[in-house]
Amino acid sequence: MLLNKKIAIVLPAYNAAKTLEQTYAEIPHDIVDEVVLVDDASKDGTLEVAQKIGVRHIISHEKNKGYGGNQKSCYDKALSLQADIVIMLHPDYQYTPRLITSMASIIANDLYPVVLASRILGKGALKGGMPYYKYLFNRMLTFLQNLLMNQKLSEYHTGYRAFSAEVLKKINYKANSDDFVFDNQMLAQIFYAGYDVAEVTCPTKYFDEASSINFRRSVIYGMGVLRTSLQYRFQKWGWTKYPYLTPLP
Ligand SMILES: Nc1nc2c(ncn2[C@@H]2O[C@H](COP(=O)(O)OP(=O)(O)O)[C@@H](O)[C@H]2O)c(=O)[nH]1
Ligand SMILES: [Mg+2]
Repeated sequence: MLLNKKIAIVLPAYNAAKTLEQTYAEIPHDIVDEVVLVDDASKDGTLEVAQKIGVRHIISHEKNKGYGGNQKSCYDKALSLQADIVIMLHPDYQYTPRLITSMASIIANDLYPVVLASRILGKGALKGGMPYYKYLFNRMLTFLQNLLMNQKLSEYHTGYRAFSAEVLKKINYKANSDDFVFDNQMLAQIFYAGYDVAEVTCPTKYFDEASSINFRRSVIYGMGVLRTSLQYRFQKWGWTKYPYLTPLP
């Protein structure tokens, strides 16, 4: 709890057996009330590690649904646990769990309903070993997205995000893709619903276990990101209507 708000950490896991324990150990359990891990049919014993270290809520997908499909299960579960603040943390130990308290406090103090941990604010990304082509893609996509969505984020592609329960209930995340573009659709939905987004600087680590998305997957993701931003712009202009972008009543 922080200021009487219940805090849930959700870990969308896929082949995270080697890094899960360390990630879990560094979660600030003094303020975190619930930890949810969704295993997306990993092949490396992620589920066994989760059971061994005692993660309280474990959900196991029978078949691999993808990164977006995994997050849908994460947020459904966190909301069913009546969490007030939900923070997604990758169990690949790419992002430091020690930023959780800071991110949660921005929401708990009612300053912003969404907080992103940015690898681009400051100089964390390249120093942390982000491959140069990913950095370049990130910067170019971010530039275009800021123009199309009339925002000023330093990046839209971080996997470390905190949401108030109100936001998660307002956006139709269940209508999103089950693939990586899910993350981007969520931000488009958040901006479309009129919420403001805060960013905090986050150090990043790139190592083999922390990064499996290859060049081809990155290109597919990039196209999806552009499509999402264009859909946002067209719907803002009233040209088209994409049901997923429209906030829930
Ligand atoms: N649920 C699910 N998650 C995946 C899949 N492939 C990758 N991930 C997760 O997606 C996240 C981002 O992938 P990652 O390889 O770390 O990408 P990068 O860090 O951006 O290079 C990580 O938490 C992975 O565990 C998948 O098929 N299903
Ligand atoms: Mg990673």
